[in-house]
Amino acid sequence: TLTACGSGSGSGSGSGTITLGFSQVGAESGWRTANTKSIQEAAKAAGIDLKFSDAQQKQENQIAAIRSFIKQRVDVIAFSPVVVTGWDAVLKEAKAAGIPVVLTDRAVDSDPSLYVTFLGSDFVEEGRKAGQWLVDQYKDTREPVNIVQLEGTVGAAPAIDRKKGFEEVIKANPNMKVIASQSGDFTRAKGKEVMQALLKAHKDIDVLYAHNDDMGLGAIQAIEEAGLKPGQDIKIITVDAVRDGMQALADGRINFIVECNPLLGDQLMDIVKKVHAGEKVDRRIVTVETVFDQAKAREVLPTRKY
Ligand code: GZL
Repeated sequence: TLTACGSGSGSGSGSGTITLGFSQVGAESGWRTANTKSIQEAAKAAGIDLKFSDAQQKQENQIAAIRSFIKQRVDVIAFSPVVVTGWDAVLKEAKAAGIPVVLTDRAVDSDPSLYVTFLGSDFVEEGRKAGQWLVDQYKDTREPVNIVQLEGTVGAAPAIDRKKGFEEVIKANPNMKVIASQSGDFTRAKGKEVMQALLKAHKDIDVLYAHNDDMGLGAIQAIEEAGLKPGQDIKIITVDAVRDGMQALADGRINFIVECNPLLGDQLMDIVKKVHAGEKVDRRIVTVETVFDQAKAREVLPTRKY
């Protein structure tokens, strides 16, 4: 009998093992490493031969990886596009080579006929959930509420849409103002660096909205080094709900987290098998996810998978 998880060279169609080429953004955050682990474990469990590439958050590395997968004649290509633009040429090359492409995690601005489906979260909805919690927290105040925003990677779908959803909802309360908004590139280091600068420039920050836990955790270091109490002097809302973020939430240093589920591996492998078998898959598959306050975080922490 064929070893389902064999090394699977070449097209993979010979031995019946499906070969999947996957181009990952990088390893910039706890979310990303959880997402990578999910994809690698799911491929093994599904008997799919995974060729995995880490782009260190550079689009040119993702494009090179996709071209390499085309040359290797993989059966299916999947990737998480670091930014929304600049993919038309390489997606047309994959189409010309007859290799189906699956988008995971982040979206692209390209012509939808160039990929089979997009499996990932609704980032505008995540931004709305963050904004709604804040509007509810301050519904009775007439005082100004000064917000600083740590945006994700410039040009990335989650950064564009989490900003859009959040700013749309907080319009409900004219006292709420985003007094500064800057990219922290989804990393702790950059999140800390940008927050240090914001704390120097603004003495009246009430709220931090960070597009992911990692930038929020970096900002917390800056806030504490400035002698302020995160979660009290400055309310903090983040997105992801990875372990370190949930621990900070449980400890009261973050006030609210909107979950962004990184465990896309099993769904991706199901899609890959269907696509390879020529079966129809939905054009858009939205990830299921929730929100957490401090009490909920304390309750679920022991059983969190990531
Ligand atoms: C969201 C994902 C984002 C996470 C960040 O689906 O693309 O990228 O929110 C990660 O933590 O870096």
